[in-house]
Amino acid sequence: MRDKDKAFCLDALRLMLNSRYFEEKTEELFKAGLIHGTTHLANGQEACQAGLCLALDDQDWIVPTHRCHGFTICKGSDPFAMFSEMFGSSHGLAKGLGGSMHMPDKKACNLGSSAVVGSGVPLATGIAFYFKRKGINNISVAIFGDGATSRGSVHESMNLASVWSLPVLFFCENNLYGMSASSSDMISIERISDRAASYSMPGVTVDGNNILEVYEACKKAVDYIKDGKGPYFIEALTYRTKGHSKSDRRLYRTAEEEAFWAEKDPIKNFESYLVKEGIFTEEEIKETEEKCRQGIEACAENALSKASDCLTEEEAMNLVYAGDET
Ligand SMILES: Cc1ncc(C[n+]2csc(CCOP(=O)(O)OP(=O)(O)O)c2C)c(N)n1
Repeated sequence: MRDKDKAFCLDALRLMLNSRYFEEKTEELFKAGLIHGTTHLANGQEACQAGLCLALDDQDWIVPTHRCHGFTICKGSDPFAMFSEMFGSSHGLAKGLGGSMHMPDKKACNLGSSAVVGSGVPLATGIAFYFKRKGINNISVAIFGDGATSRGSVHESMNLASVWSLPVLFFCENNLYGMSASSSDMISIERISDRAASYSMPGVTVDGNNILEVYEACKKAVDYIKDGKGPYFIEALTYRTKGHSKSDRRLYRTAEEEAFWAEKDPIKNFESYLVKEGIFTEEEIKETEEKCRQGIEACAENALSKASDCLTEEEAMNLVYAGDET
């Protein structure tokens, strides 16, 4: 049972903490006017990000959404390069040309995302098609929100993946809202995972705030897909504790609802579990938190100190029209 394995739990905790501290630092930098544009924070959704990525092999690919920071960290990207991307510097994952929503990283097998909701799902399906044609035993993961499930691209991809038995995991992070629209108002069924049956694939709903539950479900799905049995659908129920983007004042939800979900904080609950089970002491938890916070701070400071290292217009244009070897 891996949940009793201390090294695994330490990895899981570190990933979630790095992800949370990255978002907190990003918010601080935006508020200080040091980053421009917009951003979509995923505070509260860390168990989804870490649980999924821990179940993948390095060579499995992910295609995240506009709310991509946590998945990008958990798949192995360097937070320095991520902060640099938001500062627009040439040290960024997209050399500063993309910003918060565009953080592709070939080395980490992360295709990156786009602002177009649901657009990553056909891309992930395409990667799976490539794996199948080449006989490569890796999978791709299409990550998307509850809102995206109302888009045709998601249904078309699920249908094709099923017809062609492609090695793709459809991972739906149901954080209960698409911008200000509650998923219960926009989706005609209670469990989005029930949609999987229409495309002849297994579909499960898990507690997306419980890292161990997300990990176990993803591991099972990954094993199933790698056994050549075709696609799989996971719906992870979670909650974004911040607004949709930085200008959102969250007027569409109640203080009671937010308080209910604050109690279900994935990091605090995992930490309590680790102490209760005797896997970690309180001191070890504090130490881990401190190390992670300092690591993220150092990456942000380093990126800020190099923020003016920008591409020239000519370099940027050459990259825009470069071949795929860049
Ligand atoms: C095709 C398209 N339609 C609408 C939008 C505007 N938009 C941006 S994010 C968003 C909500 C997406 O909700 P969900 O898929 O649940 O992801 P979440 O933001 O909750 O992570 C919408 C409607 C868009 N970017 N692209």
